[in-house]
Amino acid sequence: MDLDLPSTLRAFERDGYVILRELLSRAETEALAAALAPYEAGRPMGRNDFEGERTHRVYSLAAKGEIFMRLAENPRVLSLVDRLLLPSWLLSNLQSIRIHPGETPQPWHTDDGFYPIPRPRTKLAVSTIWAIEDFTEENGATEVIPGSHLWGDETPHDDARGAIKAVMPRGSVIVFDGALWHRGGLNTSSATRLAISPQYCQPWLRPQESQLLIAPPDVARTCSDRGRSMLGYGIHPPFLGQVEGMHPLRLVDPSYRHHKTQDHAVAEQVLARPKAVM
Ligand SMILES: O=C(O)CCC(=O)C(=O)O
Repeated sequence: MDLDLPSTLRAFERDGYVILRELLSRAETEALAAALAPYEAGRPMGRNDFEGERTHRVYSLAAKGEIFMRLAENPRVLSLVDRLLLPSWLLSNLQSIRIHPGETPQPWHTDDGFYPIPRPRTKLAVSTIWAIEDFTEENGATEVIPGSHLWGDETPHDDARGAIKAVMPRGSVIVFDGALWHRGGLNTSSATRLAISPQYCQPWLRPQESQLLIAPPDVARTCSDRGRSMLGYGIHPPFLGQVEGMHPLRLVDPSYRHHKTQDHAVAEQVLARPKAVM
């Protein structure tokens, strides 16, 4: 099923989020959980209230299996990201979040709060949280405050007035503006709530995770063209991201000049500009 992009984007701009339901099959969510299992085994819980002291997180998933990059490249989600951020946007973070029974609510926060630009502000980032297990009223479904992406310096009330829970079946995803106030919920159930969260940022910002260290050229070689671009093997015109004054894809693909990638197409558009990096 294709998205109705105009109405989805209108809802996103109004509320600061949209929920896309059941984009993944049960088999796909099970495969993601299975790929995660070896990294979760024996892992300590989070180090503080924000990470969650009854929460398991696995960071830097970009290099922990092609299946995670495929999730970050989901075409329906990217059809939105492509319209919300500038071409050559970047993957900022790719992590899993398993909230265990007894976990308390996470502090309210935004995912772009570490960029020192006054609010309300131009769009800096888009986050997604995929339900790999059902998100329910009881098990810690992400809570969001609709419309709060448009706030200035206000902060949420402790009683979470106006918040809604992103209750959704496994395989669904909540896509939200990085400026939207949200938090992981409390888990009063007897089961875990597993999420995977790819987050994207404008190409002129520093990503949260250092993707070029997480996925050096040998790893990038195994990625799709789109994957390489979002990891930072690309140019934000005319020359952000250059290496030795040249396009970073040359480090990954010696035949870079001879086939067309999305990056290449972007770079071609700026050929006419002085100092464009190719
Ligand atoms: O787990 C969730 O539902 C939200 C987590 C979150 O927002 C974060 O850790 O930044």
